[in-house]
Amino acid sequence: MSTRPIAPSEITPRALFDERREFLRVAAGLSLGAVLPPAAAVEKLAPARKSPYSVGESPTPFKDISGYGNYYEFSSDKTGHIGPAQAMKTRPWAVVVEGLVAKPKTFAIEDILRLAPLEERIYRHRCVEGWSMVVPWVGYPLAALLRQVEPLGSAKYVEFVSHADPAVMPNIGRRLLDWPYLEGLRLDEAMHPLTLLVVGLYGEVLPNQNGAPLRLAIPWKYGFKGGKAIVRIRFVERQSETAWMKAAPNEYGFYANVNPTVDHPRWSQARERRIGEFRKRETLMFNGYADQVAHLYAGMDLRKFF
Ligand SMILES: Nc1nc2c(c(=O)[nH]1)N[C@H]1C(S)=C(S)[C@@H](COP(=O)(O)O)O[C@H]1N2
Ligand SMILES: [Mo]
Repeated sequence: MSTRPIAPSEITPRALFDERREFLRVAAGLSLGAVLPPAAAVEKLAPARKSPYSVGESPTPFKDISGYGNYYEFSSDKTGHIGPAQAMKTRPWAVVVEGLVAKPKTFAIEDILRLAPLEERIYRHRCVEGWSMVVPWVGYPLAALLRQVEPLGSAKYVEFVSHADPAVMPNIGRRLLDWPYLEGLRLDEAMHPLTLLVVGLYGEVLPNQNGAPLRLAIPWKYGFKGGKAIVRIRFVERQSETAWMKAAPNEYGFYANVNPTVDHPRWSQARERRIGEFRKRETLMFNGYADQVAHLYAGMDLRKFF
């Protein structure tokens, strides 16, 4: 066999590949009785119920939420990740939940989707860069998943590891960030009822560019705390050094609570541009969720623990 590089014209487009696979499956079934598994399809989400945790603001249009964002594994451009992200397969998918727990377990995505009733949660979403959106996520509290594995008393923090596949993610292997993308929360933050395990957007399966098949939304924190395409959740004793802390420790802290009074070293955080609006708005303390989360940080110096 020769090892010459494959010309682009020789790469089978996905649709053709699936067609050929279906043909092979049918042919095999008819003649030899052999079984090829059907191409794994992504099923529709169960209906989501409304949530009292939703904000009363109008959601940002779907085309803006799915058409603008950050996904550094694919691109460092706000729209450059969208095309390449479509090549990522989200089935089969499993999430390992391990570390300081009594019952470590690997969950298939199908089980995760059925673990708790789905809710629509309309949340404010504030990127550390100064843009914001209002997003109708679909999911359920992360706590419902975390409780399944029975965290030990020694578990104080939770780490979230994103998928890293150099075959589909052009920036894995480039030293943009330390891969895989790693984020973390203190245990009480991870168990907080606002912390959402997200599987959908606008009632439908999450688009790949927004973190399919599952990502987190922690609405009182800057957007980078919500890792996309999570494959591993680990209970640990100590605060993790997250991907952004490693990249620029003076710019991105572990807590990353939205705070208009603590500026990023290179820009103010006092105001934000809501996607679709012209005039900037004031950024709210804890992104407007202070009543629900301020107690988590009572007595802490939020300049030091930024
Ligand atoms: N794995 C991974 N997760 C990630 C990122 C990323 O680059 N890789 N970007 C973060 C940042 S900076 C933001 S603002 C949000 C953007 O989410 P959205 O594209 O759904 O708006 O995802 C966060 N999660
Ligand atoms: Mo961000």
